[in-house]
Amino acid sequence: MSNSIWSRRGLSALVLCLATLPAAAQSFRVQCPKETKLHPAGSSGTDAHPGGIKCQEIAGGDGFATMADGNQIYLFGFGPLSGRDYIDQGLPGTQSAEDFNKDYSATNANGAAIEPAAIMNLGVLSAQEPAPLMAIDEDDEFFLTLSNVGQIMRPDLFEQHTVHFHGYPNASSFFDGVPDASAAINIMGSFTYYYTAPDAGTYFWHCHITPPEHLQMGMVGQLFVRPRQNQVHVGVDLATALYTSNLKAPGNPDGVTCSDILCTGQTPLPAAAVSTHVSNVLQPAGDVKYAYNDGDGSTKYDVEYPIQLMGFDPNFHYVGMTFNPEAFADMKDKYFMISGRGYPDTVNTYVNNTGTGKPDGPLYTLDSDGASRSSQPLPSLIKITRSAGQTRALLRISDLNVTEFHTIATVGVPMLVIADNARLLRDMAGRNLYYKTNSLTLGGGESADVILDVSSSDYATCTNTSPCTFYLYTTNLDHLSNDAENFGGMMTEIQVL
Ligand SMILES: [Cu+2]
Repeated sequence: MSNSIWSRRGLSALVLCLATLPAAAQSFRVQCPKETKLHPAGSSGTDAHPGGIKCQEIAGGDGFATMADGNQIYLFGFGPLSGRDYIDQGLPGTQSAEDFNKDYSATNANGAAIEPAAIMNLGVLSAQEPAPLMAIDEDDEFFLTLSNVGQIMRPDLFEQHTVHFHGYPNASSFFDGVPDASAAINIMGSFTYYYTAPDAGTYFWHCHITPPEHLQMGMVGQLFVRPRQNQVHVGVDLATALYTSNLKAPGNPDGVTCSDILCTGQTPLPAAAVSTHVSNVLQPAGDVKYAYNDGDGSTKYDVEYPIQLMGFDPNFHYVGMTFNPEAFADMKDKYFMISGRGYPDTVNTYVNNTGTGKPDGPLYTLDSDGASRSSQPLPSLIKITRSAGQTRALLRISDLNVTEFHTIATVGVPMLVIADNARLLRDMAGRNLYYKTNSLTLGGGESADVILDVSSSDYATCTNTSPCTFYLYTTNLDHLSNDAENFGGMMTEIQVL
């Protein structure tokens, strides 16, 4: 009896709260603190407080993309409101708090759009495929602001959007973006998601409003968490560094004890390898990078590529633009893509229709307002440049298709699979369970990390003057197409230079 009284009181309190909601006007608000208790030094970490504060801002709205057969397709999607130059270079748009807080301007395209006018001017029709790439490091705090700029092609819709980090160990369901259990963002509203980075790996994210619709329409992107191991000092033993956990202080002078789940009671440690880092600065150019906290150096890579397997159903996108009911059960993809592009756009790194694109630049699309915008920023041409000392390429593969499984295969160079769904393949005794294969099948919502290693003598004939070209392609042969075109789709080149 007392229970029901309390629940009735709770209910009336809830009704009161809801009644006040319309009075609280929606507004854009961007948050990126210069310092926090966890990171008193702000964007740069210290030995006592490793990691830093990272920020990124995105718009939720609509836009257009160009398919490999030349057709333009309507998107519900996300576009970059910060780090725009990085995004256009195919890089993550994530920045330090310091860089983010230098406002967007004509001379600083990487700054964040803080003012409502800038958010609307940059955000409307800014949808990209894939959604803006994000990358943080373990020990970081990440502040991600989503501003909903509305859908100019569908003024009848009042679509909310969210950000859901799929398969990510999130501290709070409030920041998980599942609207049933959290907040959803209205038009003209902003929301700043807050994340820590508990486990390195290849993750992805999407909007969680009517998922089959908003995912099919394009609200999907990738997210990388880079391992603590990247910060190991020169000449420090990786296994010992992981065990003592304080990677920024060789020999553990601060006396910090192991707080990392990877070293809890781990005896024996994995076979040790000595780091060849040249600096303790986080990921400087040319530095050694690892995909995971492996302790033995086995996930080292020289160059990384996001490989997002996906597809579009042009009929669904057409009715999505033209006020018609969408036939969910009839959804059937006809365009098959790697990171938003079908072959040959996957290997074309100079495509643009404005004449202003940069080398290795994005694919541009002429939008309904007559403006040409960067729509597909990620070239999927895999280059391993041996003259620059590169031998190992990390492919961060995720399947974000709504309707199909995909099998991808390589010819010539095998794939070394090192991780599945953001987890290193290793047994409880510390043995690596990596395997070589030339074909990998993923369903929607799965990811895998693969290393292409061309260091062996098998590739000795591939030189800068006589490069070798291999292929990454799907063996679902009907996916090697761009709608009515019979050659294209999910395929790209691996160039060993
Ligand atoms: Cu959405």
